[in-house]
Amino acid sequence: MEPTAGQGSSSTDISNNASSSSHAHSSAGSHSISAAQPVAVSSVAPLTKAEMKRAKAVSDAIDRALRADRERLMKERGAKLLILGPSETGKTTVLKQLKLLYGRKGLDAERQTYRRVVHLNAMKAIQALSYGLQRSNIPLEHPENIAHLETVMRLETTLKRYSITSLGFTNPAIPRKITDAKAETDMFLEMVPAIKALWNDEGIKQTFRTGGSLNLQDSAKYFLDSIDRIAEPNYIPTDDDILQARVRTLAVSEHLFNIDGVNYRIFDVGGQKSLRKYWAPYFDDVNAIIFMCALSAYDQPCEDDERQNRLAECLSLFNSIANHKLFEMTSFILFLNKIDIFQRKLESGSLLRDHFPAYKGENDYASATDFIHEEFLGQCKDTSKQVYVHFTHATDTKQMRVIVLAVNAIVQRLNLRSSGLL
Ligand SMILES: Nc1nc2c(ncn2[C@@H]2O[C@H](COP(=O)(O)OP(=O)(O)O)[C@@H](O)[C@H]2O)c(=O)[nH]1
Ligand SMILES: [Mg+2]
Repeated sequence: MEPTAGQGSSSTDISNNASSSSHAHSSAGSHSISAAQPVAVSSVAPLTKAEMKRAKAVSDAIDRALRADRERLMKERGAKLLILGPSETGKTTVLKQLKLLYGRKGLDAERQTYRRVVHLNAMKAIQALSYGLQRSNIPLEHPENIAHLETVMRLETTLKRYSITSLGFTNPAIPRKITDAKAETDMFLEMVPAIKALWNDEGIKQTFRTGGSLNLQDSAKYFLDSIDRIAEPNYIPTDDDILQARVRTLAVSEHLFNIDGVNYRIFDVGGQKSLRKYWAPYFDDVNAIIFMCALSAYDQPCEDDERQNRLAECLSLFNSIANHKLFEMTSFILFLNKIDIFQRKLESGSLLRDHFPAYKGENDYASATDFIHEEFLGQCKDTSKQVYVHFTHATDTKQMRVIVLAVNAIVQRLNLRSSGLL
């Protein structure tokens, strides 16, 4: 079972214990780095000035040796970068952007498989809206659309068998069986007339407008608006379709990139609480972490715990990552993502203070982002810890191009500085 969150302590199950390759600073240790054997400090009498000086020299030497080690590893294997954060914050989207910007084949390798994902996303979206309409007792504008509503409901159990999570093996979008793909396409084509009719029905539109609690994916409108195009027999997903499509990531995956001459090993992880226990084995020798937060989640409950606010849970996860022993020397880059949805929500009158009573400012984008930014920085116990913050729109390739270059510059600069070259 996952620990439930919210009572002061961290809501995550990420162990903060140093693993075998962690470094133990010791004031009385040897000059070599004996990472596996932390040296106990027994304090019989207070240290003299000379002893303290010597101890500091030893500690500094250990630091230098560790940094040189990291530098060598980074050169040999490439900079190791983890993309961490809760579910649906945009981690896999950032990875897709990296593939588009720096991969040899862009997103071509997964284009065909994403056809299924797009169809599944559209079907899930209309189902969530249909349930929302029924739950809220909103009448259909055209009563004859009841037949379409029934089609959508009838296909729900079948759709469950093709749940998007079942696509997520090592490559998040490899289909389990080809026959599944055929069955899904048939089901999708059967559902298309219902999707079209319902999406045009004022009752469903009203459900969409009022539907904060529907657990609708952010891309629901994008795919429902594109239903004619995605139902074409020869439909092939565009890059934007793939960026909008949502597949739940289950396994940790590693990807190699060369960004302006620097080699990177980048790891994408599953963000759900139940999957976080699989992160820890990747925590050694990390050069940089991109931690992702969805700003727009400030008014949403957690997927797996209705009582908890998503943004609050994200802050708590950031707390455990930013203060993790193994990340003392890791560069932190914080992506405050989904700025487009965040801005739209604020402008539509949704109040930040309704969900974060500590917020006393105006409900405008600038003040609200300042507040959340400060909340994140306030999680770092080491107040001198530098966290590089970017306000991102991860589905926007143009913006991500600029941001990725900035991140690359930070990782390079910090690495040079830590190796004493700057
Ligand atoms: N509108 C908008 N949608 C986004 C943004 N970033 C990610 N998304 C969408 O959010 C959903 C979840 O993204 P994903 O990368 O799968 O999240 P992950 O669970 O953290 O890997 C996908 O449908 C993305 O298209 C953003 O900045 N703006
Ligand atoms: Mg993901």
